[in-house]
Amino acid sequence: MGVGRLVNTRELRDLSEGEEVVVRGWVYRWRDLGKRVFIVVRDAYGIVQVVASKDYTDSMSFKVAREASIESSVIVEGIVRRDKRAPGGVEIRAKKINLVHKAEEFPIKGGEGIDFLLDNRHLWIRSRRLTAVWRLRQNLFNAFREFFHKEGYFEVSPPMLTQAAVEGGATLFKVDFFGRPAYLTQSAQFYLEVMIFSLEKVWTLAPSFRAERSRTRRHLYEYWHLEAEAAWSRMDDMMDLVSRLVAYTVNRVLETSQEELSILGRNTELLEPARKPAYPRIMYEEAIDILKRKGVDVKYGDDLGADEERVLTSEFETPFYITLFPLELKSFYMKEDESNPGLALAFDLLAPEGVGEIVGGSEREDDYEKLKNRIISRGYNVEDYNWYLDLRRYGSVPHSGFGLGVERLIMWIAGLDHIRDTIPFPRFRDRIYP
Ligand code: NSS
Repeated sequence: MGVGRLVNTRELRDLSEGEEVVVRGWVYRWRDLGKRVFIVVRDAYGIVQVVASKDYTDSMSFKVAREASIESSVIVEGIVRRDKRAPGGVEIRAKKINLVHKAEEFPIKGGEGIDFLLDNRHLWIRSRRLTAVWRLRQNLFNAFREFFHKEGYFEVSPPMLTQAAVEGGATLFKVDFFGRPAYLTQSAQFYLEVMIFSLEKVWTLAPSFRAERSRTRRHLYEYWHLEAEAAWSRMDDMMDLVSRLVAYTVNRVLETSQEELSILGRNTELLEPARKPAYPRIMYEEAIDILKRKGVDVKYGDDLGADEERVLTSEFETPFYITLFPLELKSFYMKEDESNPGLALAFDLLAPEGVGEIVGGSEREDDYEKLKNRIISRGYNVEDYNWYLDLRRYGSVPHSGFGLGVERLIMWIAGLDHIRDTIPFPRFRDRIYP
């Protein structure tokens, strides 16, 4: 009799009763009932129950089955049995079990505290819940790539080591670059702005670094930043693009990741309204009015923090925009609205359910003198920005762009209440765990 076909636990679900298969993975659960041993094996896609019995498992393998420990690696040869009670609707009757490595006692048993789990992040990442997040993350990344390809954007590769601040000096990580200072990038924006003069519409997905002083459940020191920039694009065009992107992503995740969302206990009903890219837009001034009406102690000119954002999100069932902020609240490169002097052509997109800001974007100042004056009035060193100013000297064009925090988007879509579980190795406390 030949050896069965090697399949993963996802492929297994479509196989018929009696097929011979080989499955490999790690022991997830294990129960010895004397005559029979039940081993739940997990792989990248899920779990399957393997049954070893004196009746059909060879005697060496049966012995192995009894000795297997949690997280041992195994290769199982056996026969598919369809059984409604088994997870995934199938189980395997083992003929042979090869114990590739017998695991020592696994330190994570359930019920451990967060510090212990973070110290053991390299082991914790195997959990069923976290594995579901990684698969969802993959589906999300695929959706980004599909989307920008359809929209005719070029993917570009900006540097992570940079010379100057994009989003202000306060959150810069300094690096010793052969005796001179350099910084870890906060945003690829300036490099994307350079690239539009070559490719017009560009995007990138790369890490950004922020030495945040605020330690919250939605801040990382290192996060993945999805950014795009387009020549000839005004603020409204860019908001339309962001709406299409977010709606496309939500639709794709709902199509591809039902199982992951269900493992995570996500109520997907709450995502339904976001499938259509028609997200409300309110002005900063209206946001302040709403907050006042709700009894929040704010005044015009205040920055909106996590608490204010949370209150605002309770007003909407879909992501929504806040636009036209006072110039001084926003970054120096944002264009002033000619019909609303003092206001920036800037937008934030906030996700509902308390998540808050997931996207920040704007139309860029494209006039050389105005931009130079902004740099000076903010107290920055013009020398550092000469190359950025050059873009306003040779064929300047109206242009806009945005940045989306991937982990924040995952928090919302997956319904996670802390950002640390959206990324395998979170950088979020003042020490580096594995
Ligand atoms: O600072 S942003 O609001 N905007 C920029 O960096 C622009 N230069 C992007 C651009 O126009 N190309 O950051 C953009 C998004 C923000 O909305 C968050 O979703 C996310 O980046 N972000 C973060 N996510 C996780 N952790 C931290 N610390 C963080 N900071 C920003």
